[in-house]
Amino acid sequence: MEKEIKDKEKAELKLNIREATSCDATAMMLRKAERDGVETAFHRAASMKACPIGADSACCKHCSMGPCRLNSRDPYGKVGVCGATIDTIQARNFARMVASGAAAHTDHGMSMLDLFREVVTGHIKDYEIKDTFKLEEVAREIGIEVDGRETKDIAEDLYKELERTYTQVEGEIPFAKRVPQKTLETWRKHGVVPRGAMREIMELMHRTHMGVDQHYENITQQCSRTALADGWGGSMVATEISDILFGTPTPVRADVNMGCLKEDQVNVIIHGHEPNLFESMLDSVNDPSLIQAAKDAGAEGINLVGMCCSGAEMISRHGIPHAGNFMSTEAILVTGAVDAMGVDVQCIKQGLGKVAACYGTKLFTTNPRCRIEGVEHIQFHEDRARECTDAIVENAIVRFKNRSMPVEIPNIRNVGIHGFSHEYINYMLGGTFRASYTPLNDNIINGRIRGVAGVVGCTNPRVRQDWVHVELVKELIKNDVLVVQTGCSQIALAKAGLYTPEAAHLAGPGLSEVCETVGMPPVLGFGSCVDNSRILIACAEMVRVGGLGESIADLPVAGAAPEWMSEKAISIGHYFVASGVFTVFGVTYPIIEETKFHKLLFEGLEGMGFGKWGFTRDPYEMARMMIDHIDKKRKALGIDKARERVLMDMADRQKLEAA
Ligand code: XCC
Repeated sequence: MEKEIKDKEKAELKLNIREATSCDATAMMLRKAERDGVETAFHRAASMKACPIGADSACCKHCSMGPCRLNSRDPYGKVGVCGATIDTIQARNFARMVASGAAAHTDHGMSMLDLFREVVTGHIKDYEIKDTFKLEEVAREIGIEVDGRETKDIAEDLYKELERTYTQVEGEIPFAKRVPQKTLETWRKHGVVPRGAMREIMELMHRTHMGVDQHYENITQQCSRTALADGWGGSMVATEISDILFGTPTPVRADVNMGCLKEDQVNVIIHGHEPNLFESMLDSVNDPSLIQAAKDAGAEGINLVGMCCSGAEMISRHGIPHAGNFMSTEAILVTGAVDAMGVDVQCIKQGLGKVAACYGTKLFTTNPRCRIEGVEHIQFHEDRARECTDAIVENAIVRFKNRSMPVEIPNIRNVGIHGFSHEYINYMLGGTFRASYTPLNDNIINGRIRGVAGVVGCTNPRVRQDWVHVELVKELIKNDVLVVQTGCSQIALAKAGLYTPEAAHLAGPGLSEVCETVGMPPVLGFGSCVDNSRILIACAEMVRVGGLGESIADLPVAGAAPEWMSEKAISIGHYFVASGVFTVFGVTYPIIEETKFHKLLFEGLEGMGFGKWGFTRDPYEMARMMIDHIDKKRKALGIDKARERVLMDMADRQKLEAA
């Protein structure tokens, strides 16, 4: 009897692959994984219900008088042992997600800045400053004298200035200078201008300790300050320094999907978030002696492929093919084609170790921050970067030679144009002679482009992989909303074929006209999660150019992370909200509706001059919410008429044709 129940449970919990993913390649590999008896995060999610108390954030485990469990159906029915109310508990839990997410991005940014310092001082010779133009631009923007000075001197000053992003204890972070004046005034009024990322994260952790901040509004204030230290601080430094060191992206044709793997080549994957490891790997795979070694082992060559966010950066900068997003990482190993995979930090599932072992893939951790039990570690040192990446390639070659299992690669590759940046929008729409955001603003004002939406973030096994991203974006572009993207969402849409200029036919009449004129896709990929900072800068530029209000909160823009899963996503969501953007999340929202804290995030913040949060699982509803918001902003700006006129003209024409 017991066995029967267990079998029944098993059958109920069996993964429905078609429901789990809309990515054909991933579905094929999940089927293969099942045949091979290999378990993935999809299977684990299907067999493990999310904890309902945690999902509602109705549990407090910040001290050992608890953990205290409140009732999400009667949130004000009781309080924790210390007396903490549901609002305090939820605000604390939310704040700790922001602190952790912001810490991840800012620590990544600090690593980039450490590397920059060592390059500038000449201690590290494996890297160099590739984009001196950008170096000067960024330096100038934050008040560093540039004209007539040596690159090294400017770079030294830039380092010192940007270090303040992290270490400063009083004052405003350097990139506060990029924030539109009225937005900055709102921040100052509410005391949320970040001083330095370390201080903000430390203070937020302190305030959320037992017995400290017990007012959800006050906790939210420090949440905003910390999240802004991420978006306009740590993440922005990561993006800008990476561009200076490795080059600012410009449009490049590149392939995504598992078909990028090649059966007759040594396949090497880099997965994680920091471009320094990947850049060094790019040198390694192009080393003639390693290529020869691969050929000696019987391979046609060495094939370097990206994954997740470092992959999204490398597709943007160099057109390196991308195998898939977060929920495909295990499935990609199931191909049996991956000879070695090097990982650095963030979004590296511990489960990869087991899957790699099943298929004989050599998996290596490389960063001292991220070790995985049972996985071999080859430390990456930036002053001798090639040691680590050459060793990974050598291991890959050995594995290729000894491949013992059949290789099965889904024959799916999607070509598209990647590598947009906020700088490139200048040239794209304005041309070299009148490079500026004016044409973008003009097209928004005249209604051809209704507004701009940032659709970003993870994939999550609790919803059908990629499906919410794809349906949402299709709906937005159909309604003339230009979409900008980063991270795993960008890869989802690239797999769906929306990164080609031809995809313009899926856009509404106004947006498709702009796309056709310029030859651009209706969806623009900006890179990795830290590159969401490019979207912030683009917003600031739209305000600066004029005609669309005085603050970011005035712009006809909206954001979404429809399949989010990480704490980083919460930090990103909150810095967009604090910057003035209406931001909608899907999957689940870790706060009980109808509580005071929920009302503050979903309504109250907007009244204070910030943006606000929104939530829905349904992509069409999400699009409607975002478009309604964009239309509300257009109306407030008095540009809704321009749009109406376009529509009336069409209707008139139809009437004439019918007559
Ligand atoms: Fe991770 Fe950055 Fe999320 Fe993808 S989107 S799952 S955080 S890799 Ni940035």
